[in-house]
Amino acid sequence: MTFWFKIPLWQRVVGALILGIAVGLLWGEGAESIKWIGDLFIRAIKMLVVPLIFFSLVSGVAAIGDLKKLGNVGSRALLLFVSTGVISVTLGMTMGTIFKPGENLNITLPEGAEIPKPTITSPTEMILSLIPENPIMTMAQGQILPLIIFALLFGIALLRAGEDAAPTIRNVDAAASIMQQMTMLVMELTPFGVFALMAWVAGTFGWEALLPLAQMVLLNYAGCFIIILIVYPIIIRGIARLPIIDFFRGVIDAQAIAFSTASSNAALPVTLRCVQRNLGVSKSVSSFTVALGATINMNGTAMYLGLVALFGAQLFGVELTWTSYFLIGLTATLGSVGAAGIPGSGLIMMSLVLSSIGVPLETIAFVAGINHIMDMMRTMTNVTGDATVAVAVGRMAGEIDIEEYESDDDI
Ligand code: DAS
Repeated sequence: MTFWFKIPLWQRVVGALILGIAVGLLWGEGAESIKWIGDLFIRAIKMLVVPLIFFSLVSGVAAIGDLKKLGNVGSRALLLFVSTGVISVTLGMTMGTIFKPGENLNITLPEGAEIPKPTITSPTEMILSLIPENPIMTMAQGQILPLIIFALLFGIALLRAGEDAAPTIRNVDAAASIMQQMTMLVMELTPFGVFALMAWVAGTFGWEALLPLAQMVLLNYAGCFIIILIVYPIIIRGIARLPIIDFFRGVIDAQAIAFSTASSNAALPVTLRCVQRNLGVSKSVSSFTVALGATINMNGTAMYLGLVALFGAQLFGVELTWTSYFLIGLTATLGSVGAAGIPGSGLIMMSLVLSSIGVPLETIAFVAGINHIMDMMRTMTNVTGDATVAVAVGRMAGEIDIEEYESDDDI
């Protein structure tokens, strides 16, 4: 039994993916009889969404610290976090619209399968729906958008409450860590869920089901490379007015850890060290921007959530209106804020985006097997973004040692 856990999770998932496809292609339509195992995995993911989003968001907002002290550094960092997040989601939606990865496969769900209805169909309805009449009911019904608004307001109120709220902030941080641990427990189910779901996919749709998966991996990597090689250099050159090559030389260690662990949290100590010692950003600016960034600044994930929303809509033939695109942008940006810096958090946040536009969560089944290989690149993009914002804010605040930044001596 311990042998099983000695194998890295991502290798178990890839093995389950390959085995599931092989079994599905051999078993054919009969593979549908084990789809329930995959549905169990999807239900476990749905189980996490409400508490994970609430506690991660409140903890993320509370991590900003005293709103008054937020000042220049904090507001500039938040502005860059939000703007790079919106750019990333838009990039993901644009790529999904242009390349249509889910187009050449029409999925009809099995009889009686739950087809979520679009939660919102008009802008006014969307604005009204943002304010929960009863937050507990909102959580019970899994209405994610009003839950996010309530969590953001709760976090801001915590900050305004000052010292009185200190015990609550500690408890919220603890709850956010507990939810991350629960996510990691649920992620242990991934090999079984992926095996069953990929067997169903391959058995029901045949080889042609695999082409969209290959397209999704390529588009995920292409989108991340665009963000890393175009968006971030524009900030480093345009806002920080610093040489780009020195930045990438200084941050490569953090990128390597992020790529290999698929976890922003795991890379955090190395990201901090790279930003402080290789790129010369002061401790105060770097610890704030990098730590907060690892929690709420995930541009690779935001791009991916925009892309996979289009993928799922195309896969199941769900019509998207302009309100849908706005909802994808909003929920993908907020989903990337709520995503934890651990492997697979982007997969969990997919249910947030998909349910807001009425796309079946079975979409998760299609990408769960290839999620880790995409997660590695998303996490590297997320971490590179944290370092980019730290350098830009450090430069604007006059808290960066340019000689250190341009020096060749690595750590
Ligand atoms: N693995 C997440 C991170 O640590 C990113 C993701 O799941 O998309 O940043």
